Amino acid sequence: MFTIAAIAVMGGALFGGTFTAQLNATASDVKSDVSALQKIQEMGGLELVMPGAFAEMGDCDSAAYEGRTVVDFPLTGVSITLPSGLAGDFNAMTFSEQIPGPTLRVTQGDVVRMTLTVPEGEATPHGNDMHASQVTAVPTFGAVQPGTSKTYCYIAEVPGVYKYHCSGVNVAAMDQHVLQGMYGIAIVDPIDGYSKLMVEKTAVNENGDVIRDRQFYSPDALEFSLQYNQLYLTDGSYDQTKMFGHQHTLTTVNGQALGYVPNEIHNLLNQSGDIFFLQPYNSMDLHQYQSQLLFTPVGVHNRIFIENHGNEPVFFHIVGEILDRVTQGNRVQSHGTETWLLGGSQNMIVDIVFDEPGLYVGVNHDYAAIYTGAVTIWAAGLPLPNINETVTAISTELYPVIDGAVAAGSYAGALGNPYDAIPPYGPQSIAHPAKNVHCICSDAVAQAQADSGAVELWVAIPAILEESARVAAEAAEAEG
Ligand SMILES: [Cu+2]
Repeated sequence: MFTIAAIAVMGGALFGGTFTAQLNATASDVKSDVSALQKIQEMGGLELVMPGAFAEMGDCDSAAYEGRTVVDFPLTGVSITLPSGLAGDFNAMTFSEQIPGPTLRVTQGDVVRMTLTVPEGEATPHGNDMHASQVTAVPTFGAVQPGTSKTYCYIAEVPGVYKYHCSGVNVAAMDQHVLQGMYGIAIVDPIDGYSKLMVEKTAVNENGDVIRDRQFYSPDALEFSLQYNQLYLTDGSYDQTKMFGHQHTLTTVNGQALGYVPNEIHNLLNQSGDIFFLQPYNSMDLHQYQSQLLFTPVGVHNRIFIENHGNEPVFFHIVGEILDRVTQGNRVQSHGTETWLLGGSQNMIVDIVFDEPGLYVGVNHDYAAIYTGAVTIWAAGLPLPNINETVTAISTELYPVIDGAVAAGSYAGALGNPYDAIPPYGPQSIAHPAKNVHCICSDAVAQAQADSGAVELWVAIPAILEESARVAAEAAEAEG
């Protein structure tokens, strides 16, 4: 008996690498006419020399850490070539060969032990500034030279979502390193857990009066994470002049412009016609870079962790919905709001229940951002009848997983939710029925996702469709 995952594993060996060519992206790739910054780079960055006692800060042997859970967070600073979609390949800088870098999840009060390794041969040093920490910036976040590594520790004292980002070469070229991909988030769960969700509703009572009818949901939630940024590129390299002018090339969500929109798979299953609109990530041949939809059942508490890593504001809005709750730093900022503004290096947790089956579009409601990539589509419930019929029709005994998918109230069981939009699980996470391999990342990272059980849709879907056709042909012949 086959499952989608088994087919994915069988087919995994057939596909080789695509976008993994190593490229030594250096500061000299920067296109800029700002001479002062060039001088800072030539100086090797801005480094404050601190008294010796400060060298102990971030030390991992502190007595204050006794009795606490210590969570290791290893990262590697490496430059690789990755696809940008609409603007060709670009010289990416990454934490651990993926954009965004790995997500850290801890509980308030835990000790984070972060180790950044910069491999021998890497063209530039890197650093890591973690906003979840409260330690002296110098020397903690300073440059780590190629061929060396650096560890620091801190207590995650305050719950919330926090950016981490490369600090460049002691601040020099920090803009380039962050805007070419060196960023990620840490989620610090509240020590006493998340609160139940109240959703504002009305009803008509037995007297015919319209009354308030607040609905309450368990704090347990299906979780997503969305990280916003921009790419400023000319010929695949960072263009600092464009950054200074706030003239981005692309707007990215989890490293990708238009990364969560319909694709060829949905068209194949839909059969009666294309539901895809023009975007660069349609084809299954793109493997982990193919765009994917986000799937959620209706009537379920969704918790979305959002960070703005970029250089421009995010006006977060979901077309067709109202944000039921906005939380920052474990303090509720709003109940029921149409749009919430995030400045640079700002975050929030959006709680939302999708009420009706359909397609809902998360956007940065800045039109320049929408048309350059800040579009994220949720399919809530089972709103695509043709896909539903197709999935159900091919649900033979060979593919029991698909029965569960439809019964689960979303398409995530059959197609999975994209791996890079799902944070690591915490104590109040509802598990996704399945994940699919998806990321702006090297083939090695994509393989690690597959090894952890995520479905390689570019292997599984053709195999399912082929088997479905074979079963149908056999049935026709038997009747014949
Ligand atoms: Cu860096």
